[in-house]
Amino acid sequence: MADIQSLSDGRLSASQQKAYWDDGYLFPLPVMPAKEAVALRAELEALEDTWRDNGLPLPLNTYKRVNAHCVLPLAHRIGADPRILDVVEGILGPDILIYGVEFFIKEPNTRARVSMHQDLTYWGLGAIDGLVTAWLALSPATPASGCMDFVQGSHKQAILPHADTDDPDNLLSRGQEVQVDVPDDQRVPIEIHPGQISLHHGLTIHGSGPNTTDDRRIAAVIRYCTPDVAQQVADKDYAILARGADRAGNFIHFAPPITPFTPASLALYDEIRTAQAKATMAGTANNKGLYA
Ligand SMILES: O=C(O)CCC(=O)C(=O)O
Repeated sequence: MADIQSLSDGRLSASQQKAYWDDGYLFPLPVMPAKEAVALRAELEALEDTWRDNGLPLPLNTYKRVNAHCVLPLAHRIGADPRILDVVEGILGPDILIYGVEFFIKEPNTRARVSMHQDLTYWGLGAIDGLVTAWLALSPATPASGCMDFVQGSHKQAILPHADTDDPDNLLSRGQEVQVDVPDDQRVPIEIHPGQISLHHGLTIHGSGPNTTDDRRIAAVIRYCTPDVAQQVADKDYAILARGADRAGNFIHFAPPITPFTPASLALYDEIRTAQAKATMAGTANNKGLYA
């Protein structure tokens, strides 16, 4: 297990920033007490209980899995947490947008996995440095529970060819898999525990295996970008300003939700989903439906 990275006044040191840019990731970074992350998990699970069979237009899983910050105040609250933003500022600088928040969940003793991929492949944002993912553990993420594996230094490559797969156990929207061989000894297991985050660059090759434990593996995954990032494939794209200012105007800003699943936020969710599908589903023959 990697040593916990200590933060100075909640912020990254110059050597931690260098490690991120050298390796394409950094972990484990403590951003909140474990008991607070456990409480966030309880809040999420209460929402699941309330909304699982509550007549939402799309399956609850879809809303949790992508753009949860549009419909769930909890997701936005986590994305806007100043302790996470203080860390992210060390990578992206003072102006930070929330591009997405996702709850990535693997149920106990299931085969769900994530094929090795680079996040930026189908997001239409180009091969950029200005996007970082903060992956907050709400339950233990270990090799046994299906923690992520990263390939060190892989973010220094371009966007590599990916192929769609139709593996029903693959949690990615189109089952995309990078078309390079990643030997086991190049996979760095990113073990982190509740209250800790890992950071990864949008081009870092990563994936994760099945959860073989009796507990759920739950993460809140936040995609942050700088305002100069721009959508290049879809006609428009959306973000929430989390810190600083947006002087570039490349994204449509929207207000975070105040209560879960209001009619207005559900309509906005559909608008964003439809717009982003032009990039995320470009050229796919996959008929699972976006984010299914
Ligand atoms: O949570 C996982 O296992 C994979 C998450 C992932 O691919 C990501 O955060 O980019």
